[in-house]
Amino acid sequence: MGRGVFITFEGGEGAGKSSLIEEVARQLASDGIQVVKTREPGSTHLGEHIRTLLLNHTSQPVSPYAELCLFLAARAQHIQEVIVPSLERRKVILCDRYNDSTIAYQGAARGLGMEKVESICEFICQGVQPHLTLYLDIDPAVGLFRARGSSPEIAGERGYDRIEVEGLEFHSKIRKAFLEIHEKDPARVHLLDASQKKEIVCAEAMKAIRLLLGSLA
Ligand code: T5A
Repeated sequence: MGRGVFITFEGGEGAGKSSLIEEVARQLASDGIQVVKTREPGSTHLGEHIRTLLLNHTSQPVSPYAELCLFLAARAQHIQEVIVPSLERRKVILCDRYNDSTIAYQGAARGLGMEKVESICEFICQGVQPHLTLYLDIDPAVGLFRARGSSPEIAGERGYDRIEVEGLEFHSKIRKAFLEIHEKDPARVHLLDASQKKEIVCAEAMKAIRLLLGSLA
């Protein structure tokens, strides 16, 4: 590998990204591969502050445009502080969410337009794009139940974050958008059926990752 490898994990709420990243990182590390686990929004000082601002359920209403700018501000900092330096140090980066989340959540579900948001993301990222994206596809009702142990309709009473409390219609738009992104670029975006057992999802993810690492070796 000339430089590092950038892998993103995408999906709706409760799809299993965080659990999968932990297991993939463990397996790659046991093969002697140097891994960086990171997430969006977050993973930098600025990004973690933005995460708190964005996901705090009790905060004042946020305009969809302001929300987009904040996710992108976190991303710009993340690219400069974490992703580019890790690529230069030839690490394998496992990143929980990236541009596809912005296109699906802000572009589709918040209604700002998928193409418009995609082009803004391209401007912000200055060519830093994932080699591979693992999209964990799950029925939003199942994902929300897994993540919260309840339906989204009663989530607000339990203090869930500002995006989690949105209803099923909102989360269904997100799934539809992710599927469109996968259909548009199947070479980069690898779909995993996240309704399967964790071990099976992980085995399929590792197969795709090993194929990628082999092709870049
Ligand atoms: N967002 C983010 C935007 O709107 N725009 C953007 O540009 C970006 C970057 C981030 C929020 O911000 C939004 C999207 C999000 O709403 P977050 O807390 O990072 O917030 O939210 P999520 O990434 O959705 O985190 P979750 O924890 O909800 O989901 P995960 O990480 O996909 O799921 P995970 O691994 O925590 O698993 C959830 C539960 O399911 C179980 C796990 O054990 C756990 O209990 N599980 C399974 N159960 C059965 N079978 C399997 N295969 C399972 N896999 C996991």
